[in-house]
This record gives sequence, C-alpha cells and structure tokens, in this order.
Amino acid sequence: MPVLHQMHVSGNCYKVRLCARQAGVALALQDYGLLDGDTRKPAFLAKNPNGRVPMLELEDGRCLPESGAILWYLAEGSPLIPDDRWARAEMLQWMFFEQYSHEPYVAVARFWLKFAPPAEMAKKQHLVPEWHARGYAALGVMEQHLAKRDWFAAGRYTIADIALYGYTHSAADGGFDLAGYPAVRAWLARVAAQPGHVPLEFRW
Ligand SMILES: N[C@@H](CCC(=O)N[C@@H](CS)C(=O)NCC(=O)O)C(=O)O
Repeated sequence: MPVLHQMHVSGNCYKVRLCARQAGVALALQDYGLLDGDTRKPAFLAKNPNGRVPMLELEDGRCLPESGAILWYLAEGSPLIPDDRWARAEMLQWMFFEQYSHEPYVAVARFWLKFAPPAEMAKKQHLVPEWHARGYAALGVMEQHLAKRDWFAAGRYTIADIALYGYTHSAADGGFDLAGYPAVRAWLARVAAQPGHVPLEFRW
C-alpha cells in the first residue's frame, strides 16, 4: 500500500487524504509533528530534498512530493480529472492559482496564528496584514468565479476543488472571515456534500 508522509493538521496533507478517499485509494499514513523538524532531517531529506510533506511513497520506493502532483497521480483515470483538454488545463490553472496566490497567504496565516509557538508568532506579527490582504484578494478571485459557476473547472467537481478546499474551509483558523464571500461559502457546502467527502480529521 502507498504511504502518505504527512502532518495530520496540514491542509496540504488533508487534500491528499480527501482525494485518495474519493478516488478509492487506501493509503497508509506516516505522521510527522508540525513543529518537530523531522522532515528536515537526513532520513526524510533523502526521500524529498525539499523537506516538506505531503509526500507519497509508492511500494517500489518512488517518492512524490507536492500536493498538486499527488492529487493528479491519485485521481488519474477517475471522474475527478476531466478528459477534455481545455477542462484539464482550466483545472490546472486553478491548482497553480492555489499554490501561488492562495496557499502562501491563507495557509501560512493559519499555521502562524493557530499552530506556531506564541514567541515565534510574535516575530511574524508584522506580516499578518499582508497575509490577510493577499489572502482576501485570492478569495475575491474565487468569489467572482463562483458567482457564476458551481465548480472551478469542467462544470463539475474536480481535483481543483479539492486543492482549493483544503485551506479555504479552514481559513477562519488564519483569521479570515468568509461572511463577505457568499459564493465561496455556498461552494464549500457543495464540496462537503460530495459523495465520499471526509473531514480533515479523517484517517483510514
Ligand atoms: N507546495 C507544497 C507545500 C508543502 C508544505 O508547505 N508543507 C508543510 C506542511 S503544510 C511542511 O512540510 N512544513 C514543514 C517544513 O517546512 O519543515 C505542497 O502543496 O505540497
């Protein structure tokens, strides 16, 4: 069985568990503490020199980091990835958007405000306004898109929705208020109502 190296509270790792569950793939979980630094030690760096989870380790020893790449690998051949060339490209567009314009602010604010030691957080306090400004800008782009559509790409639920759900559904942990984003909130409810949906706490 493939092993997901992960931190259980991480939204990036949750995306992978949710996708695997909905694609019908069982994974063994290898847990790391959020603050332990074990992904920066030689044993882990030998598998992923970037020192981060999620990382999927196959039975034959191949290792795949990066949540978006893992979603693609797990969902290939399932309805979570459309066949149409344009729809696939749109799906990737939103997954790249998530990694460049959303996760670096919404996820980072969540980590520092919810999980980091207070003394370390104090050193980052001056960055909070920028995280919030840029995170709200990303949420605004999502709101505009979802005001006219139910899903991000292909007219149906895809791994782009899973990628964006990971940290949008937990944005309040980073001090974001979604009250002014009704289309985003309605989309969150649609995602949570999908067959096979599991919450962040889910383990096999
Ligand atoms: N772009 C990566 C981001 C991965 C990432 O930032 N992982 C964090 C947990 S969410 C991590 O491993 N942090 C530990 C560290 O950087 O030492 C992805 O989407 O998988």
